[in-house]
Amino acid sequence: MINQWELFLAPYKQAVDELKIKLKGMRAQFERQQDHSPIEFVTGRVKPIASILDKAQQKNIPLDKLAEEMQDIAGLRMMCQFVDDIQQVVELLRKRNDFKVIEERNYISHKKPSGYRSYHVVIEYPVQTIQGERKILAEIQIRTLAMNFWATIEHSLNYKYKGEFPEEINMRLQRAAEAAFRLDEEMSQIKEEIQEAQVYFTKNKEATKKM
Ligand code: 0O2
Repeated sequence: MINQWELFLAPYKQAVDELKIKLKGMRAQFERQQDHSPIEFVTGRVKPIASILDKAQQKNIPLDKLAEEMQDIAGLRMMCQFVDDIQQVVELLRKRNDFKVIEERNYISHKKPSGYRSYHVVIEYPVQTIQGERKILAEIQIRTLAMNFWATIEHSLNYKYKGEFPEEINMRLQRAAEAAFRLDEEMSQIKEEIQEAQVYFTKNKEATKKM
């Protein structure tokens, strides 16, 4: 017998698979045009059942309201090299007509008390099923490599300490968040230099391949 969760999560899985292809396709287009790609890499996942249940409990979301009230069951992440790239990616997402942006949360200009920085875009994505179209919510998190590094480490520590960090770890995480912020600032200052070097490197690689 097919499990109820499997049935419920099927359109989310389909959405994540399709969106991964579409968002990776944006990067491929930039590469083909030999432009600097604002997208470094893309990942996606369907939220594990245990995390759905935890979050539903924390936020008092009834299980029959998950589809309307939990926005990140389908989750995508787009990593950028530079902070400026994030706005460019958000604008590209707003212009697309294969989904509708319904909410944006800017945790870059308004970082979370934890030190978390990222730009969240919630979309309504139409999934084609054999029963017809189903619109589902998905969350796209757009962040720099430095923001992603910090968030990934903090997320694993959070898992271990359930949000109750020892003072020492808390202080180090705050300092690491500041260091990640400064790293982004430093890289933005030499963005043009880096991009020129990358174009030069890519062209040389192409030339070597043809030899
Ligand atoms: P997972 O394991 O990533 O799926 P809230 O959860 O109350 O902060 P809300 O309304 O669910 O907020 O949406 P929001 O603010 O867009 O955040 C949801 C997701 O953003 C989280 O999902 C994380 O992926 C990420 N996130 C938000 N705050 C933090 C943070 O302080 N640290 C890290 N590392 N990630 C964060 P989940 O459900 O937590 O988990």
